[in-house]
Amino acid sequence: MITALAGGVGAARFLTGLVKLVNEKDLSIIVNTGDDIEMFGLHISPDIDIVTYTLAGIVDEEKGWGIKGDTFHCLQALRRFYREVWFNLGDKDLATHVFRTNLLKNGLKLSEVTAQISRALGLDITILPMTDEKFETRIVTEAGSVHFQKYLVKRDAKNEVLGVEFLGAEIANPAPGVIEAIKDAQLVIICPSNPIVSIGTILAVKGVRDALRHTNAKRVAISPIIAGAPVKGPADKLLRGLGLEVSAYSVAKLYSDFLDTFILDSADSAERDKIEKLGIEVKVTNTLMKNLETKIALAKTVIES
Ligand code: FO1
Repeated sequence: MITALAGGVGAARFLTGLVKLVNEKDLSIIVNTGDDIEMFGLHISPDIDIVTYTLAGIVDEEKGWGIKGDTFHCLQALRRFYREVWFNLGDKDLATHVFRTNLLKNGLKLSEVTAQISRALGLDITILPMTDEKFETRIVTEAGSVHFQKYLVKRDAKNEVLGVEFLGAEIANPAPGVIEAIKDAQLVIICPSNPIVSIGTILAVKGVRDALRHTNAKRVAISPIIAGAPVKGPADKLLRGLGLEVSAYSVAKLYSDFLDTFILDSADSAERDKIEKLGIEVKVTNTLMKNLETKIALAKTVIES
């Protein structure tokens, strides 16, 4: 059994390659829910949807989120009623959020709803939210603390980051199956996702870090940093905002209490010795996922490490 810890776009791209090599039934994916947000009374789980849509083959590949070919008529109509419309929800995408919100309102847990959605989209993979409970990532800027989506989408990640807050982290329990998926796996993969707001949130859920330290699984992380910069997203701003260096080494250090192997991009090979000194084995390869072949090649390196 393989378990992956995942954020959004970077993770989903890697997982596209992985599913070509492993049986869907043998794969569990624990997904960040710190980015979840309520919009127009609907519960949006962006990272869960990005992973699910990507693996179901319906994601808008150019953007990395949303559904390909989607239209935005409903959102346009909502502008009549709402002064602030800054989060782009497509018409087909909205169907997912309506379904999710309705089931949550009827008392189902986010993990149960997520399983229903992934099954309805034809997947046999176990997709698990990191928690069923409220967990909200907020970014502290000079203008105050804002929800992560507001920082990323509305403000285009322009504000300087002064800190990161995980609201609910102290009380949020792991969703059913999360700890077992880590303990019972042969391989745990930390996807190439933001180490602070995608993987850091999952690690902040009670018992997750401990399970990673004590599992018998091999624990392998793929660097989300290539040539000293994130491939996508604001990881550089977040690392800097927390007083950390923007480098692959910096990411490896954040995982060094549990990690066995770090997959480092060839462009950062100079950092190899420094990472090995953390007691982590390093594999150097091409980690830039340009097409399906490079995604599969990277997944093969991870599986064989
Ligand atoms: N990202 C954007 O940059 N702009 C958007 O308007 C936007 C809408 C959106 C709607 C549904 C969804 O599942 C994801 C969406 N994303 C959007 C992506 C999302 O903000 C982030 O990429 C993730 O939360 C980070 O992994």
